[in-house]
Amino acid sequence: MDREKALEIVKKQITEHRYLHTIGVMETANKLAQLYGANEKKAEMSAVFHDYAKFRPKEEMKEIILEQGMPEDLLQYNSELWHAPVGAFLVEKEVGITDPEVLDAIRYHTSGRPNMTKLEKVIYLADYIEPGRIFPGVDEVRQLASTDLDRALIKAIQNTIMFLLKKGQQVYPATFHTYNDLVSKKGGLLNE
Ligand code: DGI
Ligand code: FE
Ligand code: FE
Repeated sequence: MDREKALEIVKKQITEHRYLHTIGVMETANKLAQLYGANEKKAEMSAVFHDYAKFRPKEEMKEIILEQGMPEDLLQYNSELWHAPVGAFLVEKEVGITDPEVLDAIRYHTSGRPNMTKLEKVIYLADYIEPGRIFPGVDEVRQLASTDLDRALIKAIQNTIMFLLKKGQQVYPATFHTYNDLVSKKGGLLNE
């Protein structure tokens, strides 16, 4: 599927604001894929569809999680997490994307997971640093992203966990597991 067709499909699923975010993620993912040697076409497709399910009713997402045998513990955590695995399912079912690497990049774009592929890292990070994002600390992650994919990812996850803690929200265990996995592989003193 070409980029124009993909964008046309996703535009109907999301708000104008979210569509602009999607364009930003697509452009950023293209750059990161080129820089770090991930598949550029797959990065583009994953980026375009990553938030496909963002505006589905909670009840529909809940039903899909239960019926499709997705991790049920998701339902005990922030519903913001649901659109990622549900998106992977719907993009396959409704759009006909079958590439498992693209579907996994969509599935894990919010929580991450241990042993993330390069494509998954590119999409997670592109989602975090696309030009429309303005949250505190994003510039530091942008800087890191130009030289070190894993360190950028670790910083992004640190910021996310910190943000959730400050708001007194729960943190989904996979987010911690992703963080621990990346740090253990990097080893040593990451804050220097
Ligand atoms: O869909 P986006 O807004 O583009 O970004 P996203 O898919 O990374 O969603 C992030 C939202 O999910 C953000 O509002 C925080 C919320 N959230 C709740 N619990 C967790 C979480 N995000 C992460 N990464 N990990 C959590 O445990
Ligand atoms: Fe998302
Ligand atoms: Fe997003």
